[in-house]
Amino acid sequence: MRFTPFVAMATLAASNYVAAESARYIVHFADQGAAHTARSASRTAVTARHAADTPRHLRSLAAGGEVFELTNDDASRLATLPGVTSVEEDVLLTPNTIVDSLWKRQWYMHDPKVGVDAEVAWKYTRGAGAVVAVLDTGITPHPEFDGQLLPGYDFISDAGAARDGDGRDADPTDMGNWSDPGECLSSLGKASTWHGTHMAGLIVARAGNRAGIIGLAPEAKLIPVRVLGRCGGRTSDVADAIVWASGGDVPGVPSLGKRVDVINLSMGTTGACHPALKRAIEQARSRGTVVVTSAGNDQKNVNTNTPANCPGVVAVAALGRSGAMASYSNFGRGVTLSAPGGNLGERGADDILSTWDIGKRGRERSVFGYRGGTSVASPQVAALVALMRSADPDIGVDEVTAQLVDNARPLPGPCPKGCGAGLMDAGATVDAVVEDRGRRRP
Ligand SMILES: [Ca+2]
Ligand SMILES: [Ca+2]
Ligand SMILES: [Ca+2]
Repeated sequence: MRFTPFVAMATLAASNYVAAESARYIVHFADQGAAHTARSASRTAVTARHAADTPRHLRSLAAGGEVFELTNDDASRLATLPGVTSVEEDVLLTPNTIVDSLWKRQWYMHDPKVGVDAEVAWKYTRGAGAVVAVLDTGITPHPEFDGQLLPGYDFISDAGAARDGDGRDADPTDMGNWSDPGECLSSLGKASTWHGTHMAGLIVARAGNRAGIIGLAPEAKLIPVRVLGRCGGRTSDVADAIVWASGGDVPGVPSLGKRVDVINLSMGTTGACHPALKRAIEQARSRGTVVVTSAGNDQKNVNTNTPANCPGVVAVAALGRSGAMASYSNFGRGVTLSAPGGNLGERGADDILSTWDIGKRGRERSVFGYRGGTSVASPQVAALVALMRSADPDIGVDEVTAQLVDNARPLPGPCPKGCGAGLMDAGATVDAVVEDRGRRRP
């Protein structure tokens, strides 16, 4: 006797009045006719028993296959029957579990009140295809950067500030920006900050490698550009680096050939927007590169701090752990929006955890460390821009700013002096970008 799926279904139905463990299975049949009869048989069986127990046909799949609710025993038996080519469990897929061991300490990513809602954004993208340039002290080797970096450049033209023995070169390794007592306007001297390494981790620290943290755009690529050395960096070097990273030509430096999506400038000084910076930023914007910068840590109006006061930048103020404006942050109408910056206090855990090096002068060993300030707020917005460009590569510079502003969350704490549109919201912003893309290109 030819055992058809119809008979199989009827047999299974009749034998299963005893409740058993049931689950959803995707059953593939040898042909459409067999599938049809199996569907009919299961429907009949269910109707006859006025019950929802097995076998119950749920739906047909677009790519072939029928979804049934079956007991585990029936599923095994069904798989052996002629006319049935395969039976697979309709397993539940879950979002990738976060295994990076310091994730819980990354409150700025997931705190329901003051976090940036990274996981909602990651439902759409983790930044694949987007490129971020971080103009900073350079970069140090760190396991969180394996496979995450593209070749960068060292724009420090003064060998003494660069500490690498020459002027501009193709190696953006951070040689340390420590200073001796009496140097760099500091009577005590300072340890190296590994500032660029900390910024880079917030953007592209690897996801899923168990160790450490996750950047907000872990599938984006980062170009480390060194502009800050001993005692800081020159406007002329920063301006050239902005032009270069946005795909422009800088004499004596091999062209990048294309623009990056976003430049992060976690730096500043008191004064008006310098004409050289203003022109470089204008050029970058005209080529499609978004320029994100920290508002500054002077407790002053942001219009006193440059490049945050340059036209066209996204200026980022910092919120403390409570969600109120951080005590050190600059503020005012020139702030575009805010991001978590931590308290810059004694309790490290209230600051922003990222990649670091343990060396006090030269680099020694890769570690993780907490740092606060508008410096750490800015790269989170830059990483969000990378997610936005990954979700919609065609989104324009001004549209990026508009979406950041429109989708910022109301401030979770007070900021009477002006923190811009609110707290950056990665989830809501990427969601809006995806929706907008759908409207433009249905
Ligand atoms: Ca050099
Ligand atoms: Ca170098
Ligand atoms: Ca990691």
